[in-house]
Amino acid sequence: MTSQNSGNRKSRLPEAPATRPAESLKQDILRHVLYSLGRDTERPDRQTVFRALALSLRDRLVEKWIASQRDIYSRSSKRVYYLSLEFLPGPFLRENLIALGLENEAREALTDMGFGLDDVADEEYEPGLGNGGLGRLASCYLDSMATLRLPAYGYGIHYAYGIFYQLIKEGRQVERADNWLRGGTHWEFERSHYVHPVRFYGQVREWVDEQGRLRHSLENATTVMAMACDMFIPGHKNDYVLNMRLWAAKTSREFEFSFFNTGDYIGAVEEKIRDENISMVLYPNDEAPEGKELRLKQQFFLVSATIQDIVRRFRKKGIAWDQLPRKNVIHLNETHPAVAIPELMRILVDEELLTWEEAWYICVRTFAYTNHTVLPEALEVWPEDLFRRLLPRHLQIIHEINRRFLHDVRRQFPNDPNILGRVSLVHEGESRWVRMSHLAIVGSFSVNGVSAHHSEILKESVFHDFYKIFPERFNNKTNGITPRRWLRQCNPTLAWLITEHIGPEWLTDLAQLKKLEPYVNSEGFHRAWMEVRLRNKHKLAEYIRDKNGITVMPESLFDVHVKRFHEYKRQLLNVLHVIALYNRIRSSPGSVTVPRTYIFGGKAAPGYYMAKHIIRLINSVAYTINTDPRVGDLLKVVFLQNYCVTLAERIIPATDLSEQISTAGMEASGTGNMKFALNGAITIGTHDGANIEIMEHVGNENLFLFGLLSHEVNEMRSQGYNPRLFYERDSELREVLDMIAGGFFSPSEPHLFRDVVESLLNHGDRYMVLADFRSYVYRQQDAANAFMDQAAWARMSMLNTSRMGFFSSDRAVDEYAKDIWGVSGV
Ligand code: NBG
Repeated sequence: MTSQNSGNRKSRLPEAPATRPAESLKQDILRHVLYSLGRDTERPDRQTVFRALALSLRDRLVEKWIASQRDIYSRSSKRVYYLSLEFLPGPFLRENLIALGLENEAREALTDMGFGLDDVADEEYEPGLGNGGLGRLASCYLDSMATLRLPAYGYGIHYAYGIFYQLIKEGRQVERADNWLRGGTHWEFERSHYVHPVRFYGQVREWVDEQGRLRHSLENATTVMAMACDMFIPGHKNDYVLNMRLWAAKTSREFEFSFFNTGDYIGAVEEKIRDENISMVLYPNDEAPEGKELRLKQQFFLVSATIQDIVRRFRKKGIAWDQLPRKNVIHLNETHPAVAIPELMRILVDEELLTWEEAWYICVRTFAYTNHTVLPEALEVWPEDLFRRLLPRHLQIIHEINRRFLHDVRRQFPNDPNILGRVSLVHEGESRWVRMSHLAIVGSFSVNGVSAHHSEILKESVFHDFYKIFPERFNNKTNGITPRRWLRQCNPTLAWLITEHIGPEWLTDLAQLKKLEPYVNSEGFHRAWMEVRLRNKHKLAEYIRDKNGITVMPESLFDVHVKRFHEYKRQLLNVLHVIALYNRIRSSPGSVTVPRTYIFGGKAAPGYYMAKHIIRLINSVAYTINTDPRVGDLLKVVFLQNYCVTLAERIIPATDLSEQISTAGMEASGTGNMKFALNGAITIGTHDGANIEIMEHVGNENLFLFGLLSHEVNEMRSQGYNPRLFYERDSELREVLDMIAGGFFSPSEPHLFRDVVESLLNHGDRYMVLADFRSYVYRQQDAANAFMDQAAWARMSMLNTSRMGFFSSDRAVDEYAKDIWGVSGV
């Protein structure tokens, strides 16, 4: 029935020609300049042209999206719903042009109008709706879901302000609001008539209905409306387009009117502002939830609106509820959307009147959960009181889930009474907390980590009890990155060189890069490879000169550490080594022979004192070194402000050495590590996260691993780690730390960085910086020696790229589709 319907409807769609030549694209751009943007077509400015081009692409995307939706409907395919509080898509223009196969046409059309594609693309301001790896992973996965033609939907929040804009002022991080919407919303459709009510607060009323059933409903709730904003994610040249639906909060009409009716005009406006605050801003905390009420509201806001969407689509099918898991899977990206579990239970039990057992059977077959962190401070918990106030019915449901779960556990482990306290969904101590990861595990059929190493740690330590209870739920899905953005788009000349040699199939089958290996011994290929890399470095050097006023040598070793600032990522270890090199240059000129350019970038959470302080230390060290005439070109240190996807695209193709130096056992996976290696950078890294798998693929001889293994970290800690011993034994390290503590880099405030050194020497050095210092210095020396032999370096670089096929997000998403979701392409 559906297929016939869709067949009829299809004929009413305006026919889109298979390919639109440059001329028709140009006409569309001009039409949008005039009719959508209201500007004179004679002399539009660059921003106007960018927006008109975006709108012209949106036209093409929406046609393909509608066709793709019809395919999904007509096949009645099982759907994947990917719920994430964060998406970090980066700029869309180039990605969409590449996916639609319109890059050359756009270039031609723009040239005709007197513009360059690169300049026009630079007009785009990216939506920073994520903090870092987790949000960017979600966007890579949507790209792959579209390329694999999966019946999938991304769901998130349309924050009015994304991650803050970072300025560096006098060496310090300063945060500015990120008004990404100021240029308009040329990529999305705002569905102002498509809204769902979301209800918070209030009281639970219990009553008995005519059939004698105990019923629950929420009284005196506050209602906020969720409005859908849709953005389109095209697959690579496959005419398939997915939807990323982001919810924006809107006030509910009734509320406004009730205020207006009592004559309280300002009150009405204040209510409106309060309601719409829900989607106002992304919380800028990476791996350490802030625990604010507004954040829990955001989580429920996303969940409630999304589940209503899912249920609405399911109801249209007119099939029984027990078929829900056969037709849908809901994927929880971290625990942030885990309140979806009690929300689905509430709908099934309170509204659809299923029994608890029936509803639970459905829930546990519908949800799947990915864990992205083992840092104890990042495991999400909520005060029970807050939960009760904001989501009273959900808390009751969580208690009931817990009661039944603990009952089963007691039966399974009669001799281990302590296990109950350890696995309970509610932590009971002086204060009571809801543990979101426990809720997510108990309510899902699949729990996965994001690298082989991380997934083992989940089973062996963090969630060991749960692994004993539900061994079949635990699995690994090593992260991946999309080669479309992270090679083809960000490094077009290298991509072109590759395609010239092995054809374009690698774009959708990254394992094809293996075919480059025979060229590794060809001199011509070597030369071309290194020329491309050098050209990329020249471009970055120009950018650094423009932005920071620092001249760096493109021929120097570009040693890059870009990612969020967090103590476990150990930017501090890196800067200690920079200072050690500086000292060597000062004390014995000639001992350092390989000139280096250190490039740092990354944001610190605004309330994370030590991370911000380390940014300041790096900038102070940079200033001292860059202005010391004894150093000359041997060493330069650059901090590039406002690290984001756009900036990553500039930096990664120009990197020689990629710093992935987290304390072993702390980085769940990393995805930056993959982007660098794919572009031919060599990794210096610890035995952590996906570094280990990168090593297995590219070969131990093609990267520089160092430092303690995670079990050694644990052993050292349990035996009583004494960082002072390392300080006392290692004179080079001692000199570095004494300089920092003594104000060498902060002469006007000599005590400024003393606390950094204190955290290492007197407060336990939680991240084992001193324990790993010496092996890091040795490996850095190996890297410098290797760089001196440019031919050998080129070989390593090519082998890195050619062996990175496994780390495609297409591979990762395909594994999710087969092993967890049970879906295939339409
Ligand atoms: C991050 C991890 C990274 C990992 C990304 C994506 C969180 C909570 N976790 O190691 O720290 O690569 O998730 O999986 O942001």
